[in-house]
Amino acid sequence: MILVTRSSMPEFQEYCDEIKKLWDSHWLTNMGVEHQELQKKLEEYLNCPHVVLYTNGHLALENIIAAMQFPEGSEVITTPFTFVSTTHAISRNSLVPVFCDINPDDYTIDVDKIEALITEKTVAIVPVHVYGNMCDVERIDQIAKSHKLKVIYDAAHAFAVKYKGVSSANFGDASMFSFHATKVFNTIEGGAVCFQDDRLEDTINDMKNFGIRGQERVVFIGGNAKMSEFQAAMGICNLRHLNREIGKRKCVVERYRNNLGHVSGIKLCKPQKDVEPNYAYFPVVFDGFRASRDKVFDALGEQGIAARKYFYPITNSVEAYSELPSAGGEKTPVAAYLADRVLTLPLYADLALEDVDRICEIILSCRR
Ligand code: T4K
Repeated sequence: MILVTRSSMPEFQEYCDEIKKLWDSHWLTNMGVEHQELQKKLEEYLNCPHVVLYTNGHLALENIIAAMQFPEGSEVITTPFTFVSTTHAISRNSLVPVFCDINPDDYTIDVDKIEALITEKTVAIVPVHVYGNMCDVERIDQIAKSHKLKVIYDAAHAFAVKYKGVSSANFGDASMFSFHATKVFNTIEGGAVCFQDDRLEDTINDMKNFGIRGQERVVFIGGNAKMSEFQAAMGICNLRHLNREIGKRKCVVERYRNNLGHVSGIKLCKPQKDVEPNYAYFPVVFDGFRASRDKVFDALGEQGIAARKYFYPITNSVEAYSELPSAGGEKTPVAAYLADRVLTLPLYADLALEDVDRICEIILSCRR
């Protein structure tokens, strides 16, 4: 089987060496030495003053939205072409997701359609750097400033991506990364919230650790979303090899581009101007190809290749949101169109180029 991705991992011995000190100290969680070290290293790597580590990306997003203290029932503009986590994080804060369509070039929020969705109830925009493609951060910033809205990026896919030399951690009021096993950089499960504003730091730390400020002091009704020492240790190891891993992913992507870039009916995302990519996903859109996306998906599956339909269904057409006034894929036609046609092909650092060729041959053979 070739799966859509495969977790990056350090050598077994490297991880053992890293966790040896945890065995010796019996200190397994609650912001121990590994947690502190990873946080510091990520603040340096991302050139961001505040990186708060989480046990997963979803809780990081849910908490940073909560930290903004928006009134219940407020509206948040977001896109449906994402993993359900984005929409759930808004809804679970008793806020109302309002779905904006995406642009057909890089599948991020269509900035020309945001303002028409703003009402007196709108408090924020939650755009998604989907597949690691950067949103139009400059236009979003202008719109948010002129309407006094907060911007919280779902940057789950965009770790290590830079725009005009600036890390994706540093746009909007905050950004959330996922460090899930399937991501370019993983801490097994994990995530982080990144922001510039010093005033957010206490709140976001309180939210992930019960509002505890000392053994006899609890100042806030927080939950528990702490990253453990073992997760942080995996992150420290993986960070050492990240640039090499991204370099290998680049080779895989280039091979796919060479094989599929000029095929009629197959549309690939163009490299974005001023963006240093992380090669997180390789989405392919079958539009006018002689076989449908689903036929290609099945043909790959029959040969043991598990591509994925990220992101189908779009979140405004899943059952859980059927009661929402803004639900319905027809209201976001570009997202709906793409969701029916997109396939993300296997991509990970150690994917052999011969396997890439084989995957492409199977795709091309579907035309017959
Ligand atoms: N926002 C966005 C835009 C997101 O995409 C995500 C997560 C989030 C927010 C929330 O972040 P987290 O709370 O997850 O940190 C996967 C991931 O579980 C999820 O993290 C990710 N997005 C989503 C796009 O994909 P599934 O259900 O597709 O995962 P699964 O288990 O089918 O795994 C996919 C493939 O990855 C497997 O076929 C093989 C490989 N794999 C998987 C696991 C679990 C590994 O190589 N190692 C592993 O440990 O959701």
